[in-house]
Amino acid sequence: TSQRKQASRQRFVTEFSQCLFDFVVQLLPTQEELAVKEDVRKLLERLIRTIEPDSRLLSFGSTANGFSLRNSDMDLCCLIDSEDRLSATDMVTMLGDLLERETKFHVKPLPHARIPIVKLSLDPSPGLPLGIACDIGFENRLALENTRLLMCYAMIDPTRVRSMVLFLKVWAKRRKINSPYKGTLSSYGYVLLVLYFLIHVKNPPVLPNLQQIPPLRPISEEETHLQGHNIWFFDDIQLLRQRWQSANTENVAELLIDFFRYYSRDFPYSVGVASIKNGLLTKDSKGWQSDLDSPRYNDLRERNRFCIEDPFETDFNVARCVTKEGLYTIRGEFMRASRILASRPERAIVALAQLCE
Ligand code: 3AT
Ligand code: MG
Repeated sequence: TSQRKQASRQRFVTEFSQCLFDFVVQLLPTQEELAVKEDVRKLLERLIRTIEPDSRLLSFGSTANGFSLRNSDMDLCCLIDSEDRLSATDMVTMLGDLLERETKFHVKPLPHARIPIVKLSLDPSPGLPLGIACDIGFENRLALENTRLLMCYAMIDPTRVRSMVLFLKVWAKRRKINSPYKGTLSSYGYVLLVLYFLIHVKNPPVLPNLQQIPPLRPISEEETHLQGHNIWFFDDIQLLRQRWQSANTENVAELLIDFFRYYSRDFPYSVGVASIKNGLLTKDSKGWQSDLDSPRYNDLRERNRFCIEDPFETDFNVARCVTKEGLYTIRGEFMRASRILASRPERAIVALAQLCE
């Protein structure tokens, strides 16, 4: 019987892996959507240059890192190359006015936010059935770099890494646990959880740790640091793929089943910090304790329920928005997913539908 069980499990994971792959493919943005987005970027760049001629408008986030789903929002970052540039706050105010006058976008400038941005949206139209949502920020160079890091990880093993990340993003959206404003986790946070799992939890690892591979030539402090943060990582993916191959041969389904099991059972939420750069750290070692009892620390404690270290801004907890209730819900969802997959329904497609219900 154990042989029969083994065979049935193998059948399930093979079928489930194929299902996941087919499911994810149909959620990818169409060429048309990508072209429209690029046109929008160019148009906005032209308009911004009427305010700051030396500016460039670059795409970051999912539209630039290979983890984009159909109709995902556009994250844009404006870099200004001149010395005496306007402040982000002034740029947001001026650009907001300009876009309101010159375009059909709905415009919402947020000049006084922690990171000042202009929020834009376009209503659905025949050419753009779901409209477009877009945020424009300024000088957010670290976000451009973390986008590049995520893109490199996606390129190392496109099939497994992208399928897993894209599935998890859809799953988190469908299960409504993807809103930092409501106490759950951002997409960026979920991507870091997947990478942490593939680099540090899986043995043998599915991905190498790009931030710990020694550089091929000596590089200066100047080249590796941005705003006081070490942003160096090994980015010659072509070379890496010639020299390194993962010894892990599990398919996407096996990895996903294990992912859900790990985050529902094994990750030490109360004391641990997931870091793609440094592996599993403790809240203590980062000064992110959650056991400070004084009411003065209440706010601090609330911020560190769930800890995911940013790959470059290592003093920044990407999951700081996750509340007590949010974490409870997220863990409950990991357990639910784990349960569904452990019960191994007769057909893989049924499991998939149940997961994303
Ligand atoms: P969606 O497809 O929009 O759901 P995304 O990959 O674009 O997913 P987000 O919209 O959550 O991810 O974030 C966009 C980028 O903004 C990703 C990252 O470069 C940056 N970013 C987001 N949240 C943080 C954060 N907490 N710390 C640092 N950078 C962040
Ligand atoms: Mg985004």
